[in-house]
Amino acid sequence: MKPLNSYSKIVVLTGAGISAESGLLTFRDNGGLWEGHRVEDVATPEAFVRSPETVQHFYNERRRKLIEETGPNAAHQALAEFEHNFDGDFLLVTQNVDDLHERAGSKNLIHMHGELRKSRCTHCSAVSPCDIAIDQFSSCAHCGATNSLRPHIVWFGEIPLEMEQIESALVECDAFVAIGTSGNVYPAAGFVQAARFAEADTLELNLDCSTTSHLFSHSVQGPATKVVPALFY
Ligand code: BJW
Repeated sequence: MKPLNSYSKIVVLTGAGISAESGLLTFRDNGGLWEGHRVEDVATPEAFVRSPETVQHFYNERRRKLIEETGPNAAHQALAEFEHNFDGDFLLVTQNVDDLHERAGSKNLIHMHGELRKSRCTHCSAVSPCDIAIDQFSSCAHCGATNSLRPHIVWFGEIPLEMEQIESALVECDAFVAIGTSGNVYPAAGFVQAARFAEADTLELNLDCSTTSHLFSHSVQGPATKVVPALFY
């Protein structure tokens, strides 16, 4: 693969693996359990209807930990610095709901699965900044409704955000790089095929092989804090 700064339109997809060395758990590396929960038990609209307290508590705790205990690592920083110095088009699409890419300085960034530090009103759909715990007494800053706020997160069965912009970038890119994602969750797992269709070079950076490793033209294995700065400079 050519040096990344010799391409003109790069799309990077990140997953939980890029934030692992910042101390955030990945989803599928712990015997399928994620902070003691099955993903399906907390990340579906059905789970929220069945047990809103469990789901709110789960996201409240993750939000608190993100704000109080976590910061960007060398991989987040390398991507931000690369984007800053890059002459071509650079789009960073993250499946992560943490804000470590923006804290590192990334600019052209899409959170396709939502953002932990935002809430969404189920009454008026307003999305608002949220750095505190949400419960049934919380009220929407926009319409004033109470017991209407949910985490601004894309759960299974819901439509990921900004798909049109992502698809447009994928059909035009000449390099696609996936970092720290297991390739289990669609539509993100299909981005490599869209990039190949556009005849882009495709590169996977991961600690281990993923479900979609065989679809990439190049792959490098190792921890994100080592392999990302080595390739994005
Ligand atoms: C390291 C490392 C280190 C570790 N360094 N690497 C049947 C077939 C196909 C699809 C479907 C199907 N049935 C249902 C679907 C669709 C469904 C889906 O994909 N289900 C699968 C389970 C099969 N998808 C959806 O429902 C999505 N919506 C949708 O499809 O709408 C239709 C539509 C699409 C497009 C246009 C129009 C309509 C929504 C998916 C929502 C996902 N939500 C979650 C939770 C919310 C976020 C949160 O609470 O945080 O998002 S699930 C969870 O998985 C989370 C993640 O973003 C996502 C991906 O996980 P990720 O990032 O890959 O993490 P892991 O843990 O799986 O992998 C970590 C990797 O890092 C590993 O590979 C490690 O090796 C590596 N690693 N340390 C480098 N230091």
